[in-house]
Amino acid sequence: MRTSHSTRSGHGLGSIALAAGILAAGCIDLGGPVPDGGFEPEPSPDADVPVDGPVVDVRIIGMAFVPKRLEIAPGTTVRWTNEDAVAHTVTEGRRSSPVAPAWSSPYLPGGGVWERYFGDPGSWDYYCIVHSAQGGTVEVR
Ligand SMILES: [Cu+2]
Repeated sequence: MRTSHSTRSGHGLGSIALAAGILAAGCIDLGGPVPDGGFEPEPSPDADVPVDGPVVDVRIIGMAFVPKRLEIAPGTTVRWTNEDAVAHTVTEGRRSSPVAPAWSSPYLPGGGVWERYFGDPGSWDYYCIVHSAQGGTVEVR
């Protein structure tokens, strides 16, 4: 005598709900116009960058500059690398008081790298024109 097995195929909704959750949580970069009437960043002319000299890295990851605050000696080049999938900028100033920046990177796509040489002591705030909460500081002393 054979026993019949009833098979129940599981077309659960779990996987669909999971996918929707990922989409909702993700940051969608529409690549649209700059918000808040911002400017279009243009690469600023670099200062004379010495061939030799220290280079310090700042990572752009998770919509943040890491480290957020960087202290360097005069004559140091800072190299920002975008490890996110969305574009960011490295733009002098503060988003809360937008004026023409002293310097700015272009839009850096994922994997993009931008460097700036800091020859003189000073304190520079910078931000990303795309993401309101993304800012950092370079202290040259
Ligand atoms: Cu950004």
